[in-house]
Amino acid sequence: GGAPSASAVSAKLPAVANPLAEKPDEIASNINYHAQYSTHFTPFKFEPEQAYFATAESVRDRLIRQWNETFLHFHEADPKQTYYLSMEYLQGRALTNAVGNLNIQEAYADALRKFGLKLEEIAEQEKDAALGNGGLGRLASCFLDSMATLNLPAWGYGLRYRYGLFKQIITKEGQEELAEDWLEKFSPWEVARHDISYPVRFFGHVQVNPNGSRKWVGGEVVRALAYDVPIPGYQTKNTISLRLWEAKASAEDFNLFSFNDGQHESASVLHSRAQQICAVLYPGDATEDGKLLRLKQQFFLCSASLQDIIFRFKERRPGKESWAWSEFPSKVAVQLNDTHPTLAIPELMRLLMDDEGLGWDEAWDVTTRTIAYTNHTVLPEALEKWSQPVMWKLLPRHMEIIEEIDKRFIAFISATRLDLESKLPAMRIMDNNLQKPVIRMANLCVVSSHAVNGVAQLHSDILKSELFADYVSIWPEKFQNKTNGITPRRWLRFCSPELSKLITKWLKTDKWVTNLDLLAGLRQFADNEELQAEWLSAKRANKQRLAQYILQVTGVSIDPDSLFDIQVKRIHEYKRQLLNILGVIYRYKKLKEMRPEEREKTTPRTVMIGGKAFATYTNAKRIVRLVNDVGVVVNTDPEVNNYLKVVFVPNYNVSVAEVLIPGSELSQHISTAGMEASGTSNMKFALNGCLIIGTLDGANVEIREEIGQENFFLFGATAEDVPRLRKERENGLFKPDPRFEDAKKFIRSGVFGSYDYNPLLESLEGNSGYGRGDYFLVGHDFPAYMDAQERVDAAYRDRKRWLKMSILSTAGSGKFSSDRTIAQYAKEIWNIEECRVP
Ligand code: 4GP
Repeated sequence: GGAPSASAVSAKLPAVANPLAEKPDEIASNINYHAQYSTHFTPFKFEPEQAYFATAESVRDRLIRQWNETFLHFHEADPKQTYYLSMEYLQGRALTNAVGNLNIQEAYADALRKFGLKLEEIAEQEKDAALGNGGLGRLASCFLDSMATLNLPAWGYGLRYRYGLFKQIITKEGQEELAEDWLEKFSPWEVARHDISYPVRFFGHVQVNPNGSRKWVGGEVVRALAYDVPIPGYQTKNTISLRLWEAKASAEDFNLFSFNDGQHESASVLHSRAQQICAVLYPGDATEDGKLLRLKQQFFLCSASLQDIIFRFKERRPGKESWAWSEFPSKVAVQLNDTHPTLAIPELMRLLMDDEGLGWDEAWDVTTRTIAYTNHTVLPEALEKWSQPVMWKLLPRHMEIIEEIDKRFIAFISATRLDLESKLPAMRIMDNNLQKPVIRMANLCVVSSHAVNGVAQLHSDILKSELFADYVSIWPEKFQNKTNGITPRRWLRFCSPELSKLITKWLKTDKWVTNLDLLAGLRQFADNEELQAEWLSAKRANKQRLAQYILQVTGVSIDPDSLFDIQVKRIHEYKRQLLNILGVIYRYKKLKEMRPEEREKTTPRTVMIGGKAFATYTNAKRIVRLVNDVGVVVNTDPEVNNYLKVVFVPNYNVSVAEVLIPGSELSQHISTAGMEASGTSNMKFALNGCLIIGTLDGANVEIREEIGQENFFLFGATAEDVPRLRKERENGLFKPDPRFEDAKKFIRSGVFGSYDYNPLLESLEGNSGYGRGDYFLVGHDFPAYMDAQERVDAAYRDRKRWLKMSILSTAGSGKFSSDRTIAQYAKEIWNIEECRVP
């Protein structure tokens, strides 16, 4: 007996490819067609993995049609177009998103059922495309979704890393990193454009021509080959592109003669050097070679993308004698996602002057009107500075151009702003200090862009009053705020179908998916018992799914009746996972001291912490280990483990977030005020009816405003307080709360194993120095944090009140749609308009 195997069924269905198929039968034939003719596997195998690839390919056929139409339409309409340059994209999986955006989810689910397969299970086969680190990369991916959905003529450019962000394994020793092989089999979502490639030069020298013009020659030339990934909009034909560049050496670079002569390595040295460029995301930069490789990556992205942009600009006006380069900024907007693609500035100048023959002033005018820059962090270590000697070696012509920009900036200040002359050394692009002469990439961006923006109101204010204050006095109109957003498709509609259905039912429309402000309509029902009951059961289903996932990946069984408390993000001291785990440790200690009847009265909690630590960031890795060590002890302590569980969720990524966030009830966004530029997971959690415990930092400030302060568990120092508190600390004026001391003492007593946590704990002690003397103010905020946690426990015990707060969180999340953010960029920075495919 039993069901027939998927392979047996597949052999019986016709195999016909019709990309327009609507009916489940026809779709099943499409899938079968790909299983048989897009041969990646042995024939007649149709296990879930093969089914995934065949399904994805059949969806891709449909995307390709829309994609081609979109290109043709853009080509003919020739609108102004935005190009988003980013070293990172955290795309995650594409299948569920694609069938959801195309509104063919049901048809595909039905089709797969004919093979005895479930769409959700097939979708699980897909590997995450994790071509990024964290917030900045995921933001870029949310932006692409919104650009497509808003029918904007906009496009992403990035690199096709062979290995994306590492895979995190958790052992007794903490985090281990493995290469994440997202292209191990192949990606059904990318299309190589063998006709689109550009030469990218490195090293060499500048040749001065008799007429005085300059040209960069010699060195090594690598080709950039385009791979396009389709980005479908939600229920629109518009399908845009994420173009990822891959580095390729050419056949001439392969020395056949020496290879045949037995010199196998040296014959292919240029090939392997080219392959290194896109081998990994953020290669280690501790060595000089490592730094050089990172700089190569950045330039590779900038040069290939700009050559492509210029090619398209020319292609769209063939034979037109009348166009001028001054028109370029009315056709092209380039957005730099942080300083990583800053080299786009000198590269555009070079292409315009040395290849197209423009003079400096004209090229500068075109460049500055084209380029805009987004800052994503004020952390000093993240503000890029490139060594001048390395730059002279790798990019000699660009260095000449950067020097000239710097020189002209100095002249401009001297001519117009004598009052700023004393500030000039810090404002300049070149830092010529003798020990370590560098280029300050953020300064280059500010001087050369027509718009500079931060990513939440508080962050933009800090940029204006601190980091870029002196420039603000020169160009006040340049500085803007664009509060981040998230796509409601991936982060609610698709990751929580249960809650989405409910919302649509109560709002009597599903228009909220593209007009998220409509969620405010839920406010009037926040007290409604019927809605509350349905809300509870939807959240409950999501919690159960999450509990199952945790069991599967960690072996820890968690209780869906406990409060699900989550903190997931990159591990960093400023994000203060340490504050969280110290709070947990204190809670554990108290629970141990209680009598059983007292414990009965507490609010049971499951604390989940997840995130990756940069491989060389020692304290971050210690934090991962501590969370894990605490979990091992707490979860196996029979006195306590009905009231507290602690889980380190391994390998946090986009797909894991899609399971965690819908099942969350409380999430922690507890950075030292002034340090988290925005945060975007805070928006995803709030959208999913999860309450926030947090500081007045980044977008928390605006979330709290939108959902109401009574629905937000606020604590801690404000950004304004922080400098004073650090000073006080340096002067020995800090008096730690006894609870804080108890928690640290408890760790030192060895309860959580024999690992030496002293170096980690010492970072919270002493009086001074960056990273010492509790720079991140964990000790200062600890008592306020514990008090806020008590308010959380009390609120959770009142189910009606909690549900109301949860509904109000979702209802107040309308502002945080990336559709709103992108509409603002389009209007206020890019000056582009909708270009909808008819
Ligand atoms: C991040 C910021 O840390 C985060 O607050 C913000 O939400 C996100 O960018 C998107 O704007 N920065 C990075 C980075 O990821 O690498 O600097």
